[in-house]
Amino acid sequence: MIPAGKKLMKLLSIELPVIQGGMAWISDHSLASAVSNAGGLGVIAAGNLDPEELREEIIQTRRLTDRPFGVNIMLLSPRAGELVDIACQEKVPVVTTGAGNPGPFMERFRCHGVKVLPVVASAGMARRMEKLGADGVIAEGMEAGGHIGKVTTMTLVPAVADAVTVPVVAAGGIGDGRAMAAAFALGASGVQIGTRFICTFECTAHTKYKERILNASELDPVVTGSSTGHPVRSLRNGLTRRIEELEREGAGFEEIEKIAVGALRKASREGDVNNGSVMAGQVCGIIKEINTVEELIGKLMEEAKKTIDSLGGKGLW
Ligand code: TUI
Repeated sequence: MIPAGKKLMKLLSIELPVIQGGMAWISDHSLASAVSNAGGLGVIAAGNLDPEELREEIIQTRRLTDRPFGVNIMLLSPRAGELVDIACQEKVPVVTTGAGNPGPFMERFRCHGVKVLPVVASAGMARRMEKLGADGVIAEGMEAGGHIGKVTTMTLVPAVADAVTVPVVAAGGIGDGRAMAAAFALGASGVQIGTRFICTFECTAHTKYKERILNASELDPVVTGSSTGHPVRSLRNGLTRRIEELEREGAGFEEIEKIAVGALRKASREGDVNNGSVMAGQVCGIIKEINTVEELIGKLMEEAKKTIDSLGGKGLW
């Protein structure tokens, strides 16, 4: 039998079963190339970019690594179709999608030889994606930062693993080797890690954003926007309090959107972590230091192996 992790590594031609989450305004060529150079799959987030800016990020990434990398397309973006075209023209090896159904783009990806791993928030969606030709699926639990679904990683990953035959990548709440080992126990072939990669030297997010994550407990990320149908997890601050107040007053999507637009840039690029959106997952409770990407991935793999070995099946009960 092929070991679980090898299925994903073979599919993506990578050395380690680790994918970096595509985080808008955060995952640029610097972080993506570092992750790919360390043996994982680095991912450029297209979420905040114009099509030509995305092309430039792809070119920059290729200057810094000769290994496979990916582009994340956030499907709520009004320019998603144009961004898909750039990813196809540039023949990026892998696309991950989020926050929607990539069905309308699947044929375009297939024609250009782009492998697709959609984020799914239910087993039903995973099944639909497999039928549409997805090469793998990312089962992202609601512990994650940013835009989230309704199901936890602990319950979503096994449900998705039972539903499809393509490799399943676990995401949401994974920040160390223990969680990585747990993801394999749940039936995953690999992990996608977002928040933990923000606390690396190669990540170009503002230092204040990284410091907020380092100082946060697992209780600090809160969910706002549920009333609008677009729940987002970010660290409790002036912005989340203002949104909560608006939601209590019954404000609609447009009104909330007005103060949310630009908020992620404000926090991640300008360092305004009180009025900006500091999107981060619940895993920030265990993040205590900034590392190089290579150091972090080395620690993750070593700890995952140690955890799996120590669970070896003897003497636990
Ligand atoms: O997409 C994400 N995380 C994100 S996107 C983002 S940018 C943003 N900014 C402001 C407001 C909203 C977004 C920040 N973080 N993760 C992937 C993800 N996809 N999580 C959940 C889903 C998802 C949920 C439901 C995917 C598909 C789905 O159903 C789709 C359908 O139409 O059936």
